[in-house]
Amino acid sequence: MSDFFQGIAPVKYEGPDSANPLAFRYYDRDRLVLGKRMEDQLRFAVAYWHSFAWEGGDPFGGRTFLRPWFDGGMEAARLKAEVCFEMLDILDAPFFTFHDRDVAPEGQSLAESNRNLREITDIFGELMEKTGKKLLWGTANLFSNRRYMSGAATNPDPEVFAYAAGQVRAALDATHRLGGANYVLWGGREGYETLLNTDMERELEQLGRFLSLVVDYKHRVGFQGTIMIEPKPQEPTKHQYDYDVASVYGFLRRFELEKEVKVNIEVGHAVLAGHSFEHEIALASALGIFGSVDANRNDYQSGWDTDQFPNNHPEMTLGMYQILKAGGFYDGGFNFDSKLRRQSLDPEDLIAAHVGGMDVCARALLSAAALIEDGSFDRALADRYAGWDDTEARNMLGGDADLGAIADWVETEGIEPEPRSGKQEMLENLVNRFV
Ligand code: XLS
Ligand code: NI
Ligand code: NI
Repeated sequence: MSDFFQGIAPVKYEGPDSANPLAFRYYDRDRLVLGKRMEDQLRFAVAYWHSFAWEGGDPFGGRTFLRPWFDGGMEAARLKAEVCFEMLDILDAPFFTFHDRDVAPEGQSLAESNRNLREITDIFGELMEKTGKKLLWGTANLFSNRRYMSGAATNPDPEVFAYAAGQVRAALDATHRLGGANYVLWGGREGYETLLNTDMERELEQLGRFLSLVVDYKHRVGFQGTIMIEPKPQEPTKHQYDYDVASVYGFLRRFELEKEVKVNIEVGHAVLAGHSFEHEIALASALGIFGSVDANRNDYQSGWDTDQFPNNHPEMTLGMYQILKAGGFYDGGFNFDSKLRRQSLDPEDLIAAHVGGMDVCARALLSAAALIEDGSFDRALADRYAGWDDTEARNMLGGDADLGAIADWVETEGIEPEPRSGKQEMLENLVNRFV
């Protein structure tokens, strides 16, 4: 045991009336919600990078956190792993997520970096065995090192493409070894700063080829998890190719990968793209590519991916409702790709932040489940689209009616559509009954 958390006790469920800041008021992992344990509905994951690798820097200043594993080599990496698993235990969170470079230092060569990663993977294997914790997903950091400044798969230099392939193979191998439920590719710097130096047609081809290579490799090694892309519209590049769910779907279709790859939707990225979180989930579900969620939100004023812990229950309820309507998670889960504010120095802050985030998601789950059980939304939708059950209507969509026949139908029957209320305020009020 490290002494990092200074004896903070495991967090327990104490019910909605508890005033204990380090207790769950809603997250009661064995409680059944829509027939599934809360733990299985939510599948919470702690993100290694923000909680253990990030140093508290911003564009105006560097490190604010003083963690005993900063600045060290492999020994520090081992301590970091131990502390991560201690936090999973304190939180009773079942999963974690990591980038290759969060967990082990980059070496002088790819071979050395990969050796470091394998060594920590072994340690993870032992810790997972001991604690029963699981890996929600692994990923490769293809954006921090200066070699990736012009992209990884979309780099003008083929050697960078190859280097990225080397990193992804090692990260996917590590994820596979640890029985990861998914493998994520976030676009990092796959995009551009200016079209003046960018051959977009070529870069998109490169990105499609890279993704196909990853999917082929997954099948070759027998990795059973889901490959996911995490859309984001900008930051760090001015324009990211994986802009949003709609763009990613078009891209997947173009490279015939829409049955192979799903999306990991991040709340803050959805907002940066000018959408809502629930929009991105609903669209992904409609297109059959909904995979998983990064639960972190943005500050609405800053226009940045500020990666804050979720703390708005009514907002989260709308996303959760769409997740449940999508059938809930299969391989996916709720990853806290969230970081503390840089003044939140204490180990206790890390725990409190996760407790709050988990509780908001749990409470949103209860509200969304209540909305589903009430059934008013389903009835309102069924009623709104009921006209499409008629024979003529169905014929327009799938039958042999051509445009002329449809037009004639209007004229011969003298059809005059009757506008009906969309009932938006009624439905919004209904949500407020359950949050
Ligand atoms: C960055 C992304 C990143 C991915 C993992 O904005 O959210 O953290 O989740 O590479
Ligand atoms: Ni993000
Ligand atoms: Ni993310």
